[in-house]
Amino acid sequence: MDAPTEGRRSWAAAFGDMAKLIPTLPLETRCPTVPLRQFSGFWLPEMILSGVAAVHTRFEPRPDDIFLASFPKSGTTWLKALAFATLNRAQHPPSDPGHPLRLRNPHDCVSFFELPSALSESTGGAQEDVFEALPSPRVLATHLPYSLLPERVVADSCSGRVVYVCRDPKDALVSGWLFMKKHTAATAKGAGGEDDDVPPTYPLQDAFELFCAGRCVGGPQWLHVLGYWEESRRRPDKVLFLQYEEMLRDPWTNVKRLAEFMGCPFTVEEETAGTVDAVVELCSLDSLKRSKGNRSGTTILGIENASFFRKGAAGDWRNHLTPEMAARLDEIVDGVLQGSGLTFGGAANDSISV
Ligand code: PAP
Repeated sequence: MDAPTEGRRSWAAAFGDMAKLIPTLPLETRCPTVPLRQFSGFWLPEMILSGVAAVHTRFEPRPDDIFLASFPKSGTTWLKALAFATLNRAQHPPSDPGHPLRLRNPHDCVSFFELPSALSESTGGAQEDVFEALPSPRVLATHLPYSLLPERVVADSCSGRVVYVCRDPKDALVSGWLFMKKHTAATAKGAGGEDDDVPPTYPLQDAFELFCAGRCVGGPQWLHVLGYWEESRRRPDKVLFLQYEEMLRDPWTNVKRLAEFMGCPFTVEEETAGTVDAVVELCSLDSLKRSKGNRSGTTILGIENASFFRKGAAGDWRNHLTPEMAARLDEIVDGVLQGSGLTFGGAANDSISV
């Protein structure tokens, strides 16, 4: 039995009584807005833990489910848009002016299955699985580490598939820090600011130290990535491992890989007709940023739609981290990933090379 499977079995009892377990778990309160608890080696928002229990006890997987997985701030929103647009292209042609992705945030088109509200208790006290209503194949998302996915989702006998997107941890850290600062400020003022225009209440140095200690949402980032990376090598037919930087460099090829993996490859006719290009364009940062649905309003957890779209670049960490900070984080990550076959490109090319 592999380690994640063994872990899943030994936590089975905990999932049954998460409310009692939560107060006993190690607590981290230095990240703004979300107290974190350490569970099975990862730091997760306290309020997510009941959702984690729910996905293990209540969620009913289907053989054709597709899970989009990521460490936060690694390309989740983009992957959600690409998967949704690709899978639903017959019903919603990407050039359609009324396409759902032009009217709604990608987070409203593809839900995180561990959000506590997703598998909620109905008003009558009965337990409800809101995903039951979705037509197959369903696309769901998760920030959970691989080892915390329910066994029924990842078992060899289950034909569900997982797409993981990873990103240079330095960019994920900077993106998360700016997002957190902006979100905190917006919540306080009732309005967001301009790009990078954030109040100095949460120093980057603090966020950096916490990130390096693995004490951030979903952290340690390198173990999150490693879990999916190893599984993608063990079962490439079940886990597709994508890289944000590679997607930026060549979105076309990566969308085609995604479509093939999801079981809906683009036909030659579609390629010739420009459907792949249309999906790439629809889901581009600029297009989503400018769309009606994202210029105002809020999405999951009351977060402003616009907060999910900033620069969308590889290597923006250079504008925020010192070379010493970058070297320190690289050393931590490289030390853990050594021998795994996965390396982050570091300063040389701002990208991950595998
Ligand atoms: P989440 O985990 O909270 O859902 P996620 O979407 O993973 O966030 O990450 C947000 C980052 O993806 C932002 O990066 P930045 O802060 O470095 O700019 C955001 O700009 C980027 N992003 C969002 N949509 C796209 C897109 N369509 N193409 C490329 N990058 C994108």
